[in-house]
Amino acid sequence: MAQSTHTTISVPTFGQPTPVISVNSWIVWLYRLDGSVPFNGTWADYRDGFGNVAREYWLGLEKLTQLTNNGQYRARFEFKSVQNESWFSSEYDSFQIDPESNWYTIHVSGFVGDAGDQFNYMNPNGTQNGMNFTTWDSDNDRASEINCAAATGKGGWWYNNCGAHIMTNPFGSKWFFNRWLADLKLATDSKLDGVRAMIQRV
Ligand SMILES: [Ca+2]
Repeated sequence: MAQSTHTTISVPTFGQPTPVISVNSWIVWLYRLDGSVPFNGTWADYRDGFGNVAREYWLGLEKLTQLTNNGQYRARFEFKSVQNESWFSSEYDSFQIDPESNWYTIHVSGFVGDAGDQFNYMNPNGTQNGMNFTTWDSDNDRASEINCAAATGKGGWWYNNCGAHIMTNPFGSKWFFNRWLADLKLATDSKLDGVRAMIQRV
């Protein structure tokens, strides 16, 4: 696992520099390694960001949309298996988040990596590319009977019905998982023990 450093970034409509963790010049927007920060936030929490760079954090959807609509960004997702404590990663050449008026829909393309095409699952119900963001208090997913966030561990995510991986549910729960790790036989248990998600301007 590469060395991480602390730095700040500037986001167009935010006056103050935003503290973030950087790894090899990637900007980390989701950082979870020990479960010390709850990720059961509301829509407003996920929009505005929460946690802190000294522990764990979610940068916030508003900052992600402003960054990725003011430049070309690529993305990297890292998953630590609970089973063998190994890290696996997936990268995308292109990563863009729509504005709040379109529910912060996610768009990724150009996959490379050893952890599978995370947002384009082999089963259409699991594909999260092109999905809206959902929190337990704002149901924008494709599961008609349930709110995927409320029905799992209250983590906000780009749920479909509901999806192949969720990076925001509680540590130790079966809903903090990555189905690709089992599909690709990287682990027989798909539960996770740590995640990082990051972007880099192209
Ligand atoms: Ca629903």
